[in-house]
Amino acid sequence: MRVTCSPKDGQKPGTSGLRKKTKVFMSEGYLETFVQSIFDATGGAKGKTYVVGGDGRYFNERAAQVILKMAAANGARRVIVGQYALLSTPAASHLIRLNHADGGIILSASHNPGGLEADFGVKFNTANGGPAPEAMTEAIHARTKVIDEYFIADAADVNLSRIGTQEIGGMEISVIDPVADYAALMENLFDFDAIRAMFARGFRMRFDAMCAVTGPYAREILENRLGAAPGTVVNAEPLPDFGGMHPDPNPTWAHDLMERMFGPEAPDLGAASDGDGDRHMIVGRGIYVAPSDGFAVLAANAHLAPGYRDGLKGVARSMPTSAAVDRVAAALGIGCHETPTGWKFFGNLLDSGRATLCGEESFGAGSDHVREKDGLWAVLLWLNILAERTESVSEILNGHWRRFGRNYYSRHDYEALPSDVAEAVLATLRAKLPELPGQEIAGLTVAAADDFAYADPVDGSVSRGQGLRIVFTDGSRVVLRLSGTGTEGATIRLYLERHVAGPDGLSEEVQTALAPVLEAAETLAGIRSRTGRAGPDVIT
Ligand code: VG1
Ligand code: CO
Repeated sequence: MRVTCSPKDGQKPGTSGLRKKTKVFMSEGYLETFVQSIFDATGGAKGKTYVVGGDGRYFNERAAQVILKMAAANGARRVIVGQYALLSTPAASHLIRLNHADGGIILSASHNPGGLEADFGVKFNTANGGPAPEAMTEAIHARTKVIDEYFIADAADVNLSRIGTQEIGGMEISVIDPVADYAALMENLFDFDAIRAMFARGFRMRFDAMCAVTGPYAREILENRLGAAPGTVVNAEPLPDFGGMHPDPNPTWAHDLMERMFGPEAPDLGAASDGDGDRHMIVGRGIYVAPSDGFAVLAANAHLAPGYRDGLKGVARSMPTSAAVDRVAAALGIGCHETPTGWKFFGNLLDSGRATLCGEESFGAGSDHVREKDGLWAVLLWLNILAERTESVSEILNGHWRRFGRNYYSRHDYEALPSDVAEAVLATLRAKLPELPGQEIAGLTVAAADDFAYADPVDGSVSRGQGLRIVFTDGSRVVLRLSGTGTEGATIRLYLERHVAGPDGLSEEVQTALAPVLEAAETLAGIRSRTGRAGPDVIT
């Protein structure tokens, strides 16, 4: 069936797909025009195979039904869809690769809250399993501006509860167990016997799935296959509104887990994951692992897991992520790449074998096993490392700092600002950058200042305007950028970093250690004075 339509405003994918208020996505023709634009901008759906699934948030299943009918009407050959339209983002990435699909449509607004009054999102991944590169998201956006028709099969809903093969309009639909293939992949990468033995020795953990998609994955892998005690996985049922929680695994939103990990009954390991399962947080007994540190620890120890026994080809991190992993890469004698924020920039590095592990400060790490960051993968790698080293999280982290020094690091988010105010803060600082080198700012001397641009070493594409960075002569750093995942106003992210070589000064309180850098940042950008905010909304 052909339906005439008109372009919808603002269908511009951000850091990770198109995110809008759920009601916007539910408004007439909104989802349809975006999905048709994806098909149109990528050479049409005819004869193609896609993977479809999402994180279970409100509108997930309805949206999946629409996409299935649209794929059929556009002539797709086959769609592989998770039971109840559930798929974590890393599992979807794996399924695209495993089945040699042409791409995938992932329904998620990731760490953003879900529900009728909250957020929804749609993301397109390509045949390598990774998020569409910038040139492709730009082509999709361009198509949304002129689209005047879409195609949808006039068919009954697919039975998404029944695993097996169905058909609409000549298109094959495979409803699959969302967990099985992913769990098998994890068994290939990690020493499940060693981890199982550790649990059998009494190792205790708490995994908080935050009522989001990783619950079924974590239960199957941790409790059923690895023998973790029943109840290890909490908030394990994916709920349309994530139980009213904010499915963002950080100390602010996963505060229940934090309290337990710092309490008298703390287990050995605490972990949490986000809405779509690509992020993770790690907490040891009485010690929080900052994501940039965690990524560096994973890079330094990955060889302890069977999947990485031959060592790493290289590593990559997003520009705002701390340089902790750079020191590991130097020690290992491997390459270290610095990319803009967002997983799509890692795709070429992973495909070309330049990087085995990638990481972001925003609770994201992953490897070349898929083309997305992968929350549960990171947790399993930690478990494998803990099983091999038979040390606590605290011992491992402190040992890491003694060896490499410590990159004190924090991100301050100023959320839901009026867009013009946020943009003016960035624009004013951007204009000042050329004259900054050599100047002394709140006692720190500027060594270099620029607006980060990235030239992809594989396809030569250049991405500009990826964040303002000011590096001081002592190696401290301030980074400022605007978020590309919000759905309300603008969010300024301020990233602060300071390296301490040790052996002294490795156990300061983070915000105290960063106070001089924060003062320099405020002197440079005046975020508080310009926005009228007393401080950030979220500190991670
Ligand atoms: C944020 C993070 C970024 C991450 C992105 C998607 O983007 O900073 O590192 O890749 O979210 O993560 P931004 O533009 O808001 O800073 V997810 O788990 O929401 O797909
Ligand atoms: Co996510």
